[in-house]
Amino acid sequence: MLINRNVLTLDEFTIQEMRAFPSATGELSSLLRDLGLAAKRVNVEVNKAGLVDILGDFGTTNVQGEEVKKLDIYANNQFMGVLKHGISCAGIASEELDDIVIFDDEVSNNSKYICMFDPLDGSGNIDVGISIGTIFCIYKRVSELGKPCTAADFLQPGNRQVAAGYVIYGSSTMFVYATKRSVNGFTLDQAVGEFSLSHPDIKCPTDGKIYSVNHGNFFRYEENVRNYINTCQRKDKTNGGPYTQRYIGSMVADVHRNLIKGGIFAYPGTIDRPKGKLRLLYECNPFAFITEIAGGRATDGKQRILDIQPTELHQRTPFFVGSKNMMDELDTFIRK
Ligand code: P6P
Repeated sequence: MLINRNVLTLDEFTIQEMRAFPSATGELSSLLRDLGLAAKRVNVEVNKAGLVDILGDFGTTNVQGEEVKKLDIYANNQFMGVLKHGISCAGIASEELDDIVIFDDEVSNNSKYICMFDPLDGSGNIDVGISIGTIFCIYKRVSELGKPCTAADFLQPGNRQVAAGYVIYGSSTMFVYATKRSVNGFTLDQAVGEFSLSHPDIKCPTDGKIYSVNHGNFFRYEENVRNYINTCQRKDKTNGGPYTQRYIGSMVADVHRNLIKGGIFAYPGTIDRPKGKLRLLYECNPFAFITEIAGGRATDGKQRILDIQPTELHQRTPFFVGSKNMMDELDTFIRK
């Protein structure tokens, strides 16, 4: 019997990947499926966001008498809920929560992974219809199995990630995740309600002509960064250009576009905020992992993002990520 294996769903793909490792327990596949379920639920609400006037403003009670939660709180609860009630995660950290959440029940304490996420990054863009996203990463625990997970499980360098990914809620909704083997993208088929493999084995183009930076901060960047940005503006056909400047102000959308088309995204430190704005653990590390597996690079301007030893859960870092050759050229400016 001919079985159509051409269009794999996320669940079928994660199970197929697991079959490639006979020793695999299926916990990672199960965790990724849990994240996919939460993403589908968040997608429904994000798509309704434009109907706030009809459904009731967030923080109020809607016409059905239900409390309307802010979307990022709703998203946080969806991702935390599927992981808490799954079989693969001992605890989580979230951009929305001050501290880690240790699930501390028998099944969770025997689970070998922890997960960190930004449940709805760029949520300020919702009311103007701009793409937003969820960012996540998965680590093996360093704490003792059978006991509750600990803070040490969450302060591992990004090079210890087992998997990382994001969901982009845009013109289409995509679930993209990386393991050390490859990066794969799944587009939500609304008719079936499944994420289907649409972008197998994503590779970040070695070169690109898109640079993404907030020019509003230009005169607050350090001189070497300003010199690089000026060079981007001076590119033409004679020196690998011309470049185009694209900045959506939604990290998932900007980095996703560059991952597919090639380009560089930068959120440098500024005079008033030398560590920049973006969070190391659940924004920069996941995208650094994904981009490196796809053939690109990611630094804080001086070192590889994945080699940074975290000290605090919500610490920030300057962030440069993208096509290898563009990152190499950036190095010639800011590592002087
Ligand atoms: P700015 C959204 O608020 C976010 O955290 C990222 O998604 C985005 O890349 C960045 O901030 C935009 O920040 O300061 O340029 O508006």
